[in-house]
Amino acid sequence: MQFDSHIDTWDEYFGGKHFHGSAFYWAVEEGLVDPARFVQVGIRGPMYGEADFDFHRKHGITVLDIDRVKSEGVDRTIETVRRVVTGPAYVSFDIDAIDPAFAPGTGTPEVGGLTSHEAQRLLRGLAGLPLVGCDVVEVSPQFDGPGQITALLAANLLFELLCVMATAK
Ligand SMILES: [Mn+2]
Repeated sequence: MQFDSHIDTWDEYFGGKHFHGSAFYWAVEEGLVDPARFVQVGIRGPMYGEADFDFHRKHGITVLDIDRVKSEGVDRTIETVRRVVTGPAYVSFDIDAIDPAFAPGTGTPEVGGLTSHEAQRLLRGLAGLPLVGCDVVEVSPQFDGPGQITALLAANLLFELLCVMATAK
């Protein structure tokens, strides 16, 4: 399960095979992630074309882009996520899933994202799932705003994820 504004399923990125934009391409190709139980939440940005999602169609990866999340709301998004993610799960949370108004401290910000509270509620909605691991990535302190708001939010999101792990059944 990936919270992100980016798909990170490009096979090559700026000429590099292993880069932060190709992590999930290789995770699927190497069999580390079951694509049928893989969902991406919060995807958005001006650079996407249909061809970017060929990989998703080929492997049956579920994409909940930001428009769908915002129009269906947090509760329905949680329902969809829980329908896709069955069994042991890993959560990778890219801080740029959050709107840069709340989390400016990241290298590739995309406007129009999740609020802090939406993210908290989405993660709390995972309670009981057999979460075996998690991360929060892409926090860049040099871009952070006053009060280190990105770092504060990232720490709180990790706290929420640890709480989900504590409730794992
Ligand atoms: Mn990202």
